Amino acid sequence: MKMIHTADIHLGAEPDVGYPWSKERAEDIWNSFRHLIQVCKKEKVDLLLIAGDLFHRVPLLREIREVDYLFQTIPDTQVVLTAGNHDYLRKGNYCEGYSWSTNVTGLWQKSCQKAVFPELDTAVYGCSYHTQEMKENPYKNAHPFGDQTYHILMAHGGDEKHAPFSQRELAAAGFTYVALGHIHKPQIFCENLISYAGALEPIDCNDMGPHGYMFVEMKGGKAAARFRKSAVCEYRLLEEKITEETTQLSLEQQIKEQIHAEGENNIYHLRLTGERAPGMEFDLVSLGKLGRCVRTRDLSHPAYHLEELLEMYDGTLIGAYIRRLQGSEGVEKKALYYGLEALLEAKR
Ligand SMILES: [Mn+2]
Repeated sequence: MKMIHTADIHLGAEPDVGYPWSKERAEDIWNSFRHLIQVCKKEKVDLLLIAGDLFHRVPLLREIREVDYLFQTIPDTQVVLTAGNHDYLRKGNYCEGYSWSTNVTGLWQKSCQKAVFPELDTAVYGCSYHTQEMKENPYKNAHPFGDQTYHILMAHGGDEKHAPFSQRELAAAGFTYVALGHIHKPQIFCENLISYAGALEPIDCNDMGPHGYMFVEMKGGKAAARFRKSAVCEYRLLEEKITEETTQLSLEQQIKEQIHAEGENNIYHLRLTGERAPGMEFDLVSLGKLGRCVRTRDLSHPAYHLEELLEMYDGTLIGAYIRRLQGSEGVEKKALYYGLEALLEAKR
């Protein structure tokens, strides 16, 4: 039996609002979901589990109809849905009352319920959010029962305000596989047993690294699960090492080449480190426009030769200042450089 475990699709989200690529990202999310449906069809996936937050917020009827249309195109795949904390079942959420395509099962109850798929020899357990937060853990007493070979739990949350379950509890409950949702970073807690599929596409600029879904094969009573990368883009850290020789134009060239090598479609957190020539100031706004950059930070510091400066300014306020902070690390070192820059600037 082949299964895809996904969660946190967040249809309707518009990442990086205010940036030129924001609309495109919103479309990417829909396209990525559509692509996942095609994968189900092409690879004859038996079971598609969506462990909460299929929608970014309580969905419009129109959005439900679009999603259901896609599910209709994979009649040989059983789809199981639960509502997460973003698309929770408040009044006016049509998910629960909607007459979904016959291959779709919604586990809409507040407490864990079981759905059986006899032709797959499988039972799926799960429940839905009816409020934005759920401080009680509804999966606490969930355990497999009945004579199916495969027992799968779908669970959304895992932090203090969202079904605070523990990995150990889940591992001990006896399920064949536990499909988690809510945390956007893909994480395998327990090899072939418990994992967060992560968001299908990164939703927020802090969703760093690769995204995709879990592909799970059930065989001989066991699950074999692996992460498959499928997202259109990634948020990445782009660290540029600055030296005394670095100029604005050389740095621009360096950044362009790196973005070209890593992918123009990715979105970058640009960070300058190292030592810049004293007096050098980089135009961060221009640097940020060389690619899709969400955050640009200059963490470099001026390349002061402290010994030389000390000789030059010994007996003055600047000299005393250098002596006081020399050999410092971390925040203190940073303070030394800021202070020194100000003092030298005043001197000039
Ligand atoms: Mn969530």
